[in-house]
Amino acid sequence: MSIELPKLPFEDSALAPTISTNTIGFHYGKHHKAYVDNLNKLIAGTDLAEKSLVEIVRASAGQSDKAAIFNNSAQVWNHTFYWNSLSPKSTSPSKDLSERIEKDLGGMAKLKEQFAAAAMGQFGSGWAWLVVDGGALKITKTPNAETPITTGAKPLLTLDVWEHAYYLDFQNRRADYVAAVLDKLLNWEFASQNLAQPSL
Ligand code: MN3
Repeated sequence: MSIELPKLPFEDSALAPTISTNTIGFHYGKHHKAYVDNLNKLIAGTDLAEKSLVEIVRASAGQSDKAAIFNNSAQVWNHTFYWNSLSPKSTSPSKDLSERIEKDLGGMAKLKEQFAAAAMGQFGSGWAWLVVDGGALKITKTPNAETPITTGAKPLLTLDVWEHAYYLDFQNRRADYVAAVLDKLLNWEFASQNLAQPSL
């Protein structure tokens, strides 16, 4: 058994101009693929080779002798989740998610403010997240390959803020990338499905 690179949930040009075909070509075709290829080399012949991706992420988290396995497996998981967090067409949160956004975060405008602040406040590479943690919606951020699936939180949406996610389209203007994705591309149907499902 090996870990596979999942198909993109949209055409590689579908998110342009916010995320260009060129960015998708490198980000999905080179970066995401490299994490998959590296992971398969690292687990070949080990007791992790027969495990699921989530099991590999959890088994390697916090283990200094498995740092490369953690980094590559978590990046495979995070990137697949990121592609699903984006949608070329306009989507809306379910009634349940809308109510939780109002109750826990003070509404969609405040959610976007907090999400942007997390994305901008992540120094260097990492991720901003909408999660359910301790029964409430929260905005969080993680450095490098770190992922909420090792902490007991349930991720609903993520935004990749590694420079490779935006540099070809926005250069150093991370704030413009974040604002454009928050306004145009977040997949609220995906977030609603995640809310309705049991934790991983
Ligand atoms: Mn990335």
